[in-house]
Amino acid sequence: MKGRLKEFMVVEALSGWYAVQKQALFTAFFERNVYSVNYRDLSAGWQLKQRNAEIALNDDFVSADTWIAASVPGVVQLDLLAAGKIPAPFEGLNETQLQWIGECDWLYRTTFSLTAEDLAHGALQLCFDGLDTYATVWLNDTQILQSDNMFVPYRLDVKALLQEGNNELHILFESALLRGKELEEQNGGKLPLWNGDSSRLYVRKAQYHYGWDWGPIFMTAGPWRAIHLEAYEVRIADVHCPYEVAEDLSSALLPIHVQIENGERSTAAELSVALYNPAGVLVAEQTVPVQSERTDVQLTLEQVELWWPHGYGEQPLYRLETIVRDAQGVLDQHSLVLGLRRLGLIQHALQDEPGSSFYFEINNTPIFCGGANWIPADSFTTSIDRARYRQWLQLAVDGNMTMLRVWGGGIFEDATFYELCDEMGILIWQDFLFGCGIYPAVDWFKQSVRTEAEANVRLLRHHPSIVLWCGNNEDYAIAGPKYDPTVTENFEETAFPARVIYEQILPQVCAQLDPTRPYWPGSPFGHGPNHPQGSKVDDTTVGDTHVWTVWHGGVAYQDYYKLAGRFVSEFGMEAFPVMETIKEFAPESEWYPQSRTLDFHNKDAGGPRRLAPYIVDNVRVAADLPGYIYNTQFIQSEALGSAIRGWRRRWQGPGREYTAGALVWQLNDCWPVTSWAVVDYYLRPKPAYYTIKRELARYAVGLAQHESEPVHAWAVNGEQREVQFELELRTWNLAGELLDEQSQTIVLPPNQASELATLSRPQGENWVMQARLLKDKAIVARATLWPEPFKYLSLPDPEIEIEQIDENSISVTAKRPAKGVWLNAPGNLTWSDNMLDVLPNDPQIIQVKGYDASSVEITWLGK
Ligand code: BMA
Repeated sequence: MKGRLKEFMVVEALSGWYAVQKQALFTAFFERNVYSVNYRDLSAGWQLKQRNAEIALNDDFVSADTWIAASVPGVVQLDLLAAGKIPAPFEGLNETQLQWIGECDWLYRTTFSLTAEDLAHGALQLCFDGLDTYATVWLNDTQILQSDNMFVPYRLDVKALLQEGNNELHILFESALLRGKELEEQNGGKLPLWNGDSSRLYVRKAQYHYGWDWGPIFMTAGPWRAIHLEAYEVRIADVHCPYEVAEDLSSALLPIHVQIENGERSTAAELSVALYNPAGVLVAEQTVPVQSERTDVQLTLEQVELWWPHGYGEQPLYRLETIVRDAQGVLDQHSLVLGLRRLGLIQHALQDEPGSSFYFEINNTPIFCGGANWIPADSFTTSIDRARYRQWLQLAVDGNMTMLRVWGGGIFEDATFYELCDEMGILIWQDFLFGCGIYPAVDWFKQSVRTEAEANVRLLRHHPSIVLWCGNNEDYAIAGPKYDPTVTENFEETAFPARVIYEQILPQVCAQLDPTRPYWPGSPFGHGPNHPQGSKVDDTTVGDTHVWTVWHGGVAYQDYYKLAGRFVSEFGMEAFPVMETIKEFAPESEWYPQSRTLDFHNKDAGGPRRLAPYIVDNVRVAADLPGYIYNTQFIQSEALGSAIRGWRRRWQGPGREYTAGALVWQLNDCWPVTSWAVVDYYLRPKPAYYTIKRELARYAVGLAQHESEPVHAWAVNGEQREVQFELELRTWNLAGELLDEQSQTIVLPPNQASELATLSRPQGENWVMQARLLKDKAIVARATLWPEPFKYLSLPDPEIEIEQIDENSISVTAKRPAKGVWLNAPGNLTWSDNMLDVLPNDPQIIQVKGYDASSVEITWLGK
């Protein structure tokens, strides 16, 4: 701790230029990787207006009319909304009225002032962390930048252009939609894609801005990330630590590469690196003379506190402090947060099944990656702050999700997102930003992609949470027959030119800048003879797969168990959000299942129609909106629950890791909508969220009966040691009479599923089976098996009762078997469990804060 405080004082001394409150600086210092060079945030005083094409650009920039206050970081739509110029974008059908914004050009301007002292620094650089997307920037009337890639941060030397007193910054953002269409025309025309306008393939802008099958079209423009000015003599430009934890996990080697800018000033300087352990104690340090471009140092740790995903261990974080100093004192310092873990992506031969495994290993422990896909949490990402990211990620952790896949049609999330994942122990599968298209591979495009990849790999590579770089989302799948694996070069001459990006450029960038992390060409990817979904890369015996035969293909969700791959990185089922969310965007006159507004807030082509067969096949159709919402949510809950149950069952221990991942499409939404999300835009979980949570819990038990087979019971022990349980199996009739009961003591091997029992299926349809797993007399997992389809069952009133046990818990009981008991209350009640199957003599205890019986609405199947 002492060491930390000392460094903190240094930062403070250097930052006089920027009057930061101690507390703010302290927070920044400990939560982020900060530079101690003089840093001035340039977020203040910005204005924006729509470009008036009738007058010259210069005149437009100085014109007095119609400027509104602009946020930086920000996008045009949010400022127009704040200024009262446009209606709420997510409400009703407003999206259609707001498309003009994306077809206009926009001007931003601000003024900042500098003193002679400021200008005396050796280097002054203007930094743009992200400009969305076609931006031209002028500083004091000199053009300093033309940018065409929102994912590329820029750092420009501007010392010669700055002046004492006022300085002016002007930015023109040109319509990405119109520029993209021009590029499309100039570069060979429309290319195949799913979702959005085809011109998006030529534009390095978040692809979902063009509209997706869950997202509206909002073509944003603006400085979506910070703008700041840095003044320094010598700057630590980059610190990279591709550490290696020894195979026996006892020690670690930390090679450290430090890049220093303005090295000529630092020839007499020395560089110190100091590693602080998670308790803040200095555990290793070294001081060496600064080399001109790159200085290399190496530290060794004889004992390592390992970083683990949550549920497997702690998330200790080390800090690597780098300081450059000369005789006069500290020139710059840099701080990097590190989590030390040993990572592997294991693809080995399997016993009794063809192909190979595809699982992640952390610290030599194989990890079953249950979790979800992550899309940008808003159409306007600048509105997502640290607190909101934390809420989202906490939901993932509380939902027992080990991995999130940051999907390629979105963005490299803000640093905050990855910092929180490091802190909370969430594994991240990170796609590069390409989705569902045949992308061009003309020279300027390739160059832009390389720059973008290099910049973002540098920014993100120190995060222990990130365990994979992946080339794209579904671009191999859309290529279909255009993808010929026997062709291995000159991809630009083929009908699938972007293979040069996924198979050459990106792996090269990763190998060079981040050699300790695996790279995977695409999601899905994997060659083999088995491709039931008709794509050459969706083989179920190797690599990862997306299972969309259910939903897009209309196959029954009960078949999920047959569709397993080695790692299912996408599968999903749509459901309505809760009524409270619908009320946020739809007027009361639209509160019926197929209203224009509700159809509009389902962006999957034919989405509302695709829900219908799943409802018709499984449950009794409801015409009222609450009943319809419940039906869609029930189906989603059943579908996702059965998928994960069946696939985690295939995680069978060493040499039998038949399925090692199940990532639900999708965790979140970017606006209020009926989609595959299991938590809606307002962070309100759908019932499926709780079902998934149970299926991914440390201990889980399963019951299944497929076709003419008997009933099988199995259980998963997610602990890293053998555990003894009591397994109870009961059969009831639907009137609540116990028909059969048995129990046995079982010992489950660690970190795998084990088959436990085979039972015969009761006759007829008047039964339900229940399995319970008890550990030290406490119930730790439950499963039920019902005759299906549910629509044919005659379910008597279960007589559900809820009793408040204490301030934080309730108990839910039923006299007769109840399916899908959903407790819904307005406000932000968080339930430890919900969407329950409740059987007689089996009270279920739920943790809930702020429970108020009068406001809770209870629904169940057949109510
Ligand atoms: C997946 C995703 C998205 C899409 C989803 C649902 O394949 O990669 O492109 O939103 O399917 O169709």
